[in-house]
Order: sequence, then C-alpha cells, then structure tokens
Amino acid sequence: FERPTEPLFYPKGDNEVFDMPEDFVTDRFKPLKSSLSDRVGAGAKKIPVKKINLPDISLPLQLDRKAKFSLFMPSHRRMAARLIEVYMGMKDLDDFTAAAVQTRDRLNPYLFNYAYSVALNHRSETRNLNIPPLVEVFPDKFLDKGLFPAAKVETSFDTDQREPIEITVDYTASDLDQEHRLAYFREDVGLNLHHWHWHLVYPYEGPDSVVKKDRRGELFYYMHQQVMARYNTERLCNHLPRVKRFINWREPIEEGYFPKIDTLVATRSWAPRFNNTKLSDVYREIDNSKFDIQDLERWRDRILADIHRGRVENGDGQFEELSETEGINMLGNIIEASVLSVNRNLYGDLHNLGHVAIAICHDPEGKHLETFSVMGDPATAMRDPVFYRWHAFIDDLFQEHKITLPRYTTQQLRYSGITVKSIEVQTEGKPEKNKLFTFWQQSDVDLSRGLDFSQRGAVLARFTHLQHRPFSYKIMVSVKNGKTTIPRKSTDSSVTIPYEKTFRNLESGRPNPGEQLEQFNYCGCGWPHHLLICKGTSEGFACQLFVMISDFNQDKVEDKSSGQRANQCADAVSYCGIRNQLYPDKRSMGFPFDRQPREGVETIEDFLTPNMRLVDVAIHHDNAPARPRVTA
Ligand code: CUO
Repeated sequence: FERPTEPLFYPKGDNEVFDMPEDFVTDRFKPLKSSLSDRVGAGAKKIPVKKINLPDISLPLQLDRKAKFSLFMPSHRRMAARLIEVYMGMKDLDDFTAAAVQTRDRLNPYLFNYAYSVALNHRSETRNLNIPPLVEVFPDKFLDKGLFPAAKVETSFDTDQREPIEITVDYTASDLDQEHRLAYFREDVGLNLHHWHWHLVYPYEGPDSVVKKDRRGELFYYMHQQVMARYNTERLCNHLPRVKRFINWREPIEEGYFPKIDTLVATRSWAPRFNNTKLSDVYREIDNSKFDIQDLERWRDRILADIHRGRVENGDGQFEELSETEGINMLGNIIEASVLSVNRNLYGDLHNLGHVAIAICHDPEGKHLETFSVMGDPATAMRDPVFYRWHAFIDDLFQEHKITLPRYTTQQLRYSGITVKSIEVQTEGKPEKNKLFTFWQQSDVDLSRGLDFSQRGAVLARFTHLQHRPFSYKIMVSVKNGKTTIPRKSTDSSVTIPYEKTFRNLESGRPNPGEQLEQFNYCGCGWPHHLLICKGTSEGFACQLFVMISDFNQDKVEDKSSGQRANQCADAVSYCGIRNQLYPDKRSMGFPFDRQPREGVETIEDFLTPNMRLVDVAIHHDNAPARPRVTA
C-alpha cells in the first residue's frame, strides 16, 4: 500500500489506532478501511476521531502529491501559510487532530509535514509534544540514496537479525573536488536538522501567532552569521580560504554539487548543478513563479542604498529609522523576506528568491519538468557549497548596516569590579591543558518511520560524523570582595542541543515506539553538540578562546512567563530563542563583536577590558577510522 494510508491509522505506534469516520478515508481505500485498520493495529485501542467540516483547503491541494515542496518558493509558502492557518484555527485538540487526519492523505506529504509540524510547535495544547526527527520521517533528504535498496533487503530479516547499513563519508564526491573536504560538515545530519528546525520555529509566512516572534529578523541575521563564521573556521582547518561571497549573479557559479540523495515520495529527484552553471531569469508556470535576476539586483541596490541612508520606507511611504536597537531586526525581515518586512513591494524577497534562482538554475523555465535542487529546501540547503556563498553575500548586507552603528565604548563593555584573572580548558582524560581533541564517530539512525516496507521494526543506518572529547572551562575571576572560580562544561553550551536529541540512543536496545518520544524529548532546534568545536588539524589548529563576563542587570530581560522555562526547549537559546518568550538577552545579538571596534583598537588584545580575557587553545584532530559510540 502507498504510505498515505498508514499514518491515518497509526497515531502513536503499535498499541493505538485512529478510528476514523468513513468520510476521512480517500475513495480508493474506502473498501479496505476495516482490513487496513486491522492490519496495522489488530487488537489495538481505537482512538475515535471527530467528524468536522474542514475549512477551504483548495489552495494547498493544488500541490501535487508527488511534487516536491519548497519553502522558499512563493506559491508553495502561500499554500503552507494557508494550511498552518487552518490547523492553528481549530478550536481544540480534537478538532486539530481531526483536521490533521482528514487532510493527511490528500495533501503533498512534505507540505503536510511542514505545516502540521509548525502547528504542533505553536498550538498551546501540543507545543511541548515531541516531533520525531525529520531524518526518521524523510530519511531520503539526509542520507545516501544507495542506502534504500539495502534497507529493503534488511527488512527481509526479523528485527533482531538486521544489521546496520553503513554509509561512508565520501559518497558525494572525490578529493579531486577541493570543496569536498568540507562534505563531512555540510552533509552532517544534525547540522541539516538544525537548519530545518530553525526555519520551522521561525516561519516567515503564516498567521501572526507563528510569525510574530521577538527579534525574529535579528535572529535570522545572527544564526546564519554564526553558521558563516563557523564554516569559515572549518575551511581554515581544511586548508581552504574563507568563502567567496556570491555577488555577481551574472557570472557562472564555479562550484558544482551532485547531492546523491533521492526522494522516496516525489517523482522528481534532487537535481545536480554542474560546475560553472549560470543563473537565469525564472519563469516557471508550473510553480507559478516568475522573477528576473534584475529584480534581485534592484532589491539588493535599494536595500543597500537605504542601509546607507539609515532608514527604510514603509508601505505608506513613510520613513522608519534603522535604529541602533531595531534596525537589524527590521533588516532581517526585509532581506529574508518575511511577512513582517516593512515593504515587500519595494525591497522584494531577496534571500528567499536567491535560494530559488540557484535551486532552479538547471531548468529555470521548467522546460524539462525538473524541480528545484537542494538549495530549495531548508532540510537540504546546507549540503551545497553555494549555500555558504549565498549566505556570505546576505551576511555582508547585514554587516553594511552594522558598520554604520556607534562603536561600543569601554564604558559599555566593561563591568566594574570584575577582572578575569585566568582561563583554563581541560579535556576529560587528558593531562594537557588548553588542548581540545576531535575524532570521527559512528552513530545510528532508525529509518523505519520513513520507509514503506511491509515488515515493521527498526532499520538502522550507521554514518560517520565529527565528534570531540568532552571538556570543561575554569574561569578564575576577582571581584570586589575576593576571588571566585566559575566552572563550565562543554555540554553547558547555550548554542547546542545534546547528542541524544540529534541521534536517539539506540545502543540501549530497540526503542519501544510508545516510549521513544517521551524518553528523547525532541526539541530539535539547536546546533548539534557533536559539532560544537571545529575539526582542528592533526598538528593542532591554533585558536583563541575569548571569555567575557557581562553585567546581568544590563543584559536581563523581564519576561512574565519566564517561570515556565523549565518545561521549554531551552538548550540552544542563543540560536533558537525560547518558545513564546522574549529572547533572553537584551544586548544586540553578536555583542560585543557585532560592531566595529572603538577607535585605536588594532588587535583583539587592544579590545579587551578587565572583564574579558583570551587564552590560546589548540584543536587536535585524530584522523583514525570512525569509532562506534561508546555508552556509559
Ligand atoms: Cu536558513 Cu537561506 O536561510 O537558508
């Protein structure tokens, strides 16, 4: 049977099935309703689903079930926005469940998954519910396509006799392509999951309740700026120069990319991009999308001109200042662009349509009935080297604004009475100080949720990723009344989510489907912890660790609902914020490095005030073959 029949009957796993009104079942499967229901859950508890009158979903229904779905494509995101509106508009949980069940097998599965996940994330009754990792639902977006025939073979065996299918790190290119040196980073499952989740938490179109979030535009700038900073460091570790901004859109894109992932649902695969492909004007009736490279250029020029004027023009023809506190947030929404842009007519949709122009450069007019490549989907975009070239350009626009802002004075940077005396970093199990260690590790992902084979049970893919030895920081501080030592563990990071949230802990045995969601509370937005530090080099990559202690009274944000924080997904607040709360730090994101240094500062050492300090740290990489994860 085709996939759509199954989730209808499977609310949680083996022990419960939905008991649906006849009308919910698509015509073809109506005669099979009871036999299907028995087949997936004979003897299981039946959960009744209400019968409701569904609002108009004709717009999202326009996307063919076998098509691909791109959040960056204007027509697709209008469909998603409508669907999110329908789900968010349901008066209670029963109606919401009924609406989801009723629409599930009629809609394009990617579109459904996106809109349903956004609604689950934002409805008060379900916001603390765990959403299964996308890699389990659509493994085809994350893993080598050669894997799926092998997975099919594994399902011929009983679950306890199945073996994990190994995926090599080198499946997309060879070392003849120098960009391939970064494939381990760009194609990392956790990295791509983070990006997908980020865009799920911060949609740019939909009802106010899902789009209007505190400082969302600024966070768009900051999270992607941090990705760029990290990617550049990762390049240096691999003896490659920093990313070249993609600024001349009439020139060929030097870097090709052949994704070698496949789609199990859509009929069109992920198209490759050959070396030196050029962008063209986009005129694709099949996606209802039409724009020229000139449009992108015009929007870029308008945005830059208004950044330099220090103000933007809103839809009523009035000027709004790009102020020190609000400017970056306004620009984030303008450049992305989100529905919160002050003037989409004037400033357009630069970043999103740049993704589309690149994603469709192999068939800009749809002549070959091809659809977008990996750049068209937040779950896959970071695999492609051109993602970083595009975002280097986008980041540069934000930096143009940042250099117009007043520089921080020592008064704003210092914290009187506090001096950082020394910093030490200690890796667990190693005698040396200020040395960090990375290596290759293997982890398993269960693909069975995303595979429609008749035999159920876990099917594991085993892939290789970067990992580091845990370490801790010791920060010695003198204060007005004496000395104190501040210890911090590498796992305390406010940018990462724990390893277990990226890869469920499968070593403990086959997870019980009823337990896994509870056990591995998956709030997926956050940098994957296994990528906390860059790869380093075998001889030790020289870095500086910077520590700053700032004044909490100046940073703190009064949020009435902060008492609920314990229940929130708050591991990676720096990149993802806290759901339904204000961003928990009042300073500009990127402080104190988001602006030009004050006059006279030429080196990082010149920049320091007593509440800051630097220490030299070397990152050593062990290139030995990957080790399986060792559990405690
Ligand atoms: Cu996250 Cu361009 O915004 O991909």
